[in-house]
Amino acid sequence: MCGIVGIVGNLPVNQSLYDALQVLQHRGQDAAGIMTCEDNGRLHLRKDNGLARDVFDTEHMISLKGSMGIGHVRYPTAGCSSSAEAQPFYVNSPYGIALAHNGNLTNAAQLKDELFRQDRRHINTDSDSEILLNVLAHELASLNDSLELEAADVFKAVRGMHRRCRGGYAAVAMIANFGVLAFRDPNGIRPAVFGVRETESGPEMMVASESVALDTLGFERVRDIEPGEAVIFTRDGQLLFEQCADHWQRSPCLFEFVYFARPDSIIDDIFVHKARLRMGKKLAKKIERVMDKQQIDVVIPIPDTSRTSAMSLAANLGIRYTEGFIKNRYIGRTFIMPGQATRKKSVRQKLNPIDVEFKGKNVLLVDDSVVRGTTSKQIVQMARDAGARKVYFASAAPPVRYPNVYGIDMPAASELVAHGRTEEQVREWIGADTLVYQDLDDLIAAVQKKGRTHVDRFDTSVFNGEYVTGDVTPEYLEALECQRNDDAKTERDAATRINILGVHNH
Ligand code: PIN
Repeated sequence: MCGIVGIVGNLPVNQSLYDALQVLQHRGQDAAGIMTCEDNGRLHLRKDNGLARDVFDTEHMISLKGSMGIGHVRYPTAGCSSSAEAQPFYVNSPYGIALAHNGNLTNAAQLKDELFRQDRRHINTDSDSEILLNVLAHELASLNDSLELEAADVFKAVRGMHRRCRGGYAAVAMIANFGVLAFRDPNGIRPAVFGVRETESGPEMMVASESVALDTLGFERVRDIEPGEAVIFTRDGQLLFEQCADHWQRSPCLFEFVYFARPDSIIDDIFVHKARLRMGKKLAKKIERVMDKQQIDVVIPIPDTSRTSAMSLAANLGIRYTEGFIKNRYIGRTFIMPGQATRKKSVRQKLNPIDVEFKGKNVLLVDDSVVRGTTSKQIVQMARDAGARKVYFASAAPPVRYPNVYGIDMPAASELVAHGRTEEQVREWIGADTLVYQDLDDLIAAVQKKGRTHVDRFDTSVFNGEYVTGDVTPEYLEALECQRNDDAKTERDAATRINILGVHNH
């Protein structure tokens, strides 16, 4: 998972890009990068591993000259977190193109091979974003050899790119002396939204993964980029868009609404906060169906994401809601000293219970999802240690049983607690007295605004194994299992085993 941003302005955009990356930081804390372009076409790049606030110092900011630019924050990817794979990526031909990407190409290995055999392009990293950039560059280069780049050519290149690429991808690209291009894959799996801001020196345009970045920078949200669509902000202030996919169907990732997106964002016209409130309401109904709600004394969220749904769940059940876990906001890195084994931070260092809220009570803990189940297990135990009589557990999402192949770096299938386990077995594993999962239909209904939505389909693959791109084979999933499982990560000899994937996702 990653965050992307692109701005075409009238004044230097370095500060605005930096501010946007900070607002998108929840989408990726592993690496950050900004590339800007001056009016004379000179490009400037700064990228490295770390949080945005650590990657950019004053000198870097001064060097990022220009009134258009793009930025990226990277989510820790399976195994590989090299700074060489921080984004944006750049190719000098044709025209000078930089690209930042959120998602994962499911045919990356094949594309990498094709790029070399047919297009004589060398890919120097294990990142599928470099592949996406090179496909785009090749498509653009093969159109014509005109020195003057036209928007129509760029749209044609995106069309050609959609024909070759499979998977989930939302991306921003900057073409020197031309402008910023943004596009979404034909299923619109990953989000992208654009807006405008009026300034004394004229209008400025911005695209970002989430609308919260537009809000905080004073841009007015215009709309989401349509699946398959490309939007161009030209250097001279034009806003152009075109549908570039032969076939498209809006199928945004359901997990964005469950966990990844900020609650104050609007994705595909759906307000994430409201979707989470509706998740709580649906979950309350399920709880009323499957257990005696009189048994519950208090509803306690597991911070942060689940607060919204837990609050509405409690209100709908008519049961008191209280904060029972305090999260350390300043939890930092784990330093690996020479001679010391890697020490995993325990949940206890991140969350501390307020004992009085647990002592002698039957508590209903609410989380947004149960993925590995390891934190859930420790939290249930923490609630018991704090004196809870009964510990019930509710998940605002259904069991997560299948890997994500569209850019969310979830654990390997075998490491998902619900993979191959019944709900009762998961309950036993995490040690709760009762476990209530949201039903998938209810989750979909909660995210879809009844009657007003234009989203008829979501990517629900992590819950039901149905992948919207239709190209995810058992062999692909098997290779992913090898790449993602913990042993593979520690050994890191997985290079030979990830051939079918070709790359790491972003
Ligand atoms: C954490 C949100 N949320 C908590 C992410 C834990 C699964 N986990 C998914 C629950 S926060 S586990 O709100 O962003 O802090 O099942 O893998 O143990």
